Amino acid sequence: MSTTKRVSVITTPIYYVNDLPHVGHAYTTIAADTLARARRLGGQDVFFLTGTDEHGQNIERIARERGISEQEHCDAISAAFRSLWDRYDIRYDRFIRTTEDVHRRGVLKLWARLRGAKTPDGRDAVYLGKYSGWYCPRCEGFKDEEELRQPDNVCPDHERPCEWTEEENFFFRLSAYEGWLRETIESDRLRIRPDSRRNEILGVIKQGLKDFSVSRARVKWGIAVPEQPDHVLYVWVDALSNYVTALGFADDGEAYRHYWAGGDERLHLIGKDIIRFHCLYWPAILHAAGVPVPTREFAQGFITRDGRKLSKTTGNVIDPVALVQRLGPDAARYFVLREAPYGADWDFTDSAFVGRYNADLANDLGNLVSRALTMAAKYCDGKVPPRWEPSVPEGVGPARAVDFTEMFATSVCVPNDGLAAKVLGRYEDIDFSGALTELWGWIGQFNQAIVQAQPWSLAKDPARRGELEAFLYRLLEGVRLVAVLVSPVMPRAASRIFGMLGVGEREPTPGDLAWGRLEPGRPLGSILPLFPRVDRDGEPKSGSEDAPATKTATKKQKETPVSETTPPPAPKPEAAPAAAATAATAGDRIDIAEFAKVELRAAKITAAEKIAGSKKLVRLQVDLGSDVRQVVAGIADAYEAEALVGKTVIVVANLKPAKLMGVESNGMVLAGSIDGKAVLCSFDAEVAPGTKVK
Ligand code: ME8
Repeated sequence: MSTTKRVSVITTPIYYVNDLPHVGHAYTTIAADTLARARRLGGQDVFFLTGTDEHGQNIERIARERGISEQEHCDAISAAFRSLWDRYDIRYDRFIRTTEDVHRRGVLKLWARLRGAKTPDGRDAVYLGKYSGWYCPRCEGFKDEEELRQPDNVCPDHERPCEWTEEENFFFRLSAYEGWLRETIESDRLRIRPDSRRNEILGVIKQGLKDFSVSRARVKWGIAVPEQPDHVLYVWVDALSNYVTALGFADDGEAYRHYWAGGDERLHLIGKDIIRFHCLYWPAILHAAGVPVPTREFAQGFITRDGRKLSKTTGNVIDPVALVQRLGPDAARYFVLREAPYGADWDFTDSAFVGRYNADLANDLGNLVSRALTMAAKYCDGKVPPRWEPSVPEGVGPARAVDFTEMFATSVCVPNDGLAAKVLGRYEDIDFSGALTELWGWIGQFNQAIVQAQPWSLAKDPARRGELEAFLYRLLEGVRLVAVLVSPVMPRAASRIFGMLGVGEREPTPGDLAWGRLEPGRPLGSILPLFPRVDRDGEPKSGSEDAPATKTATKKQKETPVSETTPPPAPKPEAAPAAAATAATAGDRIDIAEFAKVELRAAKITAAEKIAGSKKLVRLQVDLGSDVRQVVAGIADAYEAEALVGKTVIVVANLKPAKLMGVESNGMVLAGSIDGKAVLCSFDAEVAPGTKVK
């Protein structure tokens, strides 16, 4: 974790307003917002910029088609972007629109500098020349003939024919900056990542850079070139300039001087489609104009759906409004950042979204929070227990609780190398899925520690009170640190957890990264559901918690394991299949084909909760590798619900669903019995959830 206050600018591309926002736009913006929040949490001084790209031929055409003015069209779509960012809890410092006057003035200032600039070999950086070539109005760019698909010179990105264009334009002498660009990129003074994109750009430079035209004759909707008022500046020059104009380049404003010219990092997050503009054109333009160039550029991968490019024509678009409405902003932000490494392409599926929500958020995180707070409420009178320093307290009894204490002392809260430093380091590396994986590793360990320390047993022995409190204080601190570190991705959940911990629903600050901020004796807040479980369609689970049991079902059903009421009849859980087979007479025996119909699988219990009004039944969430499902088991007389979480059991996975006390069960947990008390069947080595039992 950095201790000096770094100053940085983080930007997203400014998005075209030719259509409503796209999930890919949300992806880059969520990433930039997360990084900005993580940096602020680490005590850095950050300026986060986003906006809309509003000029160009496309806008002229669309506005004409809609029968409204260009400005009216831009206003409406730009507002849709801002409203989407509100829904996603995006907190930018500035939203720039290229139709703002301050932008136009900034672009013209940059243009004036370019007009006076000389290349490293002493020629004019901008010159008047004749351009002829294939122009794609959708890309707003000229295309090399070899890039086009024949017949009809079709643009490979937009699948539309390009137009042959001849005009007198101003050109930027990019070819003269080849050596400078190569050196800047190879030395990492401009750090392009992932490496594959850096190599791609170096490959383009190696092939030789061509000058490009920076004014357009046929376009009206843009910034007029002072020397040639019937021309507008090329939309990419106009758009790229936003990164400095938004900060007040036109008037040499304070934000420009502090964040851009005087800052430590100028970072652009972009998609892989626009790396040439950002990694070649833009640095060269700035360098020619004598303006500091970006220091880092990171190209995210592309989202596909069902393996195909997102496209309206194929009908596989993902509506970012529907996505955020489905399970809330935290879940959507978490999913896109967790599902794949940030630079890689990945495929969006609904089942992965719902699966991650249930497994990672409802089960892992939701359970940790609710278990820690429920135990503190129950055993510590709803208050933060006494604080213990992160060293092994004297007189602490069993090795298990001590292990947890040691875990805190030696890994969780070690300055510069503990949990916070590791997770913030991953954010800083723009490795969002890495940061979340690291954090979820800890969530798993904390959940596991509950199972090992067995606070419910400690609570029964007054002599072990200190040990119980030491454990619960650390657990609550662990939950607090998890909330702090997850806050860049899930700001709402973090603030809610803070509320439950009694420190007020608020955004974490750098001071919250320190160990031991919870004040002993302070009342905890009320426990609220964080991520209620949903079914496969993302709807709240039916038959869950609040679903009333029907009268007949309640009457008929005894408190028995799921097998006894599940059609078709299955062996009683007391009789493990092998034992049952041994005991059966030859005539009763089944052949292997019959046995093969029973699908037995290893399943990890991720959540457990006693069913109200029942002595024996416990509702389990079990992870079967492919899915997480609810199973009801009659083992509550033998196991505390909290102690079940983390155990790997054997489940009959292909039973038809059945209801017990009104609660749906999707399978059966195998157990034997000793003196009438259930004993779970398990493995004598670690097996992955979903492993087939043969
Ligand atoms: O290019 N997967 O704007 P744009 C992931 N105005 N990200 C995607 C994506 C996908 N399927 N589709 C789009 C422009 N993106 C210019 C930028 S900047 C000076 C001017 C994201 O509206 C990705 O970040 O076409 C990509 O670079 C950007 O949206 C393109 O947005």
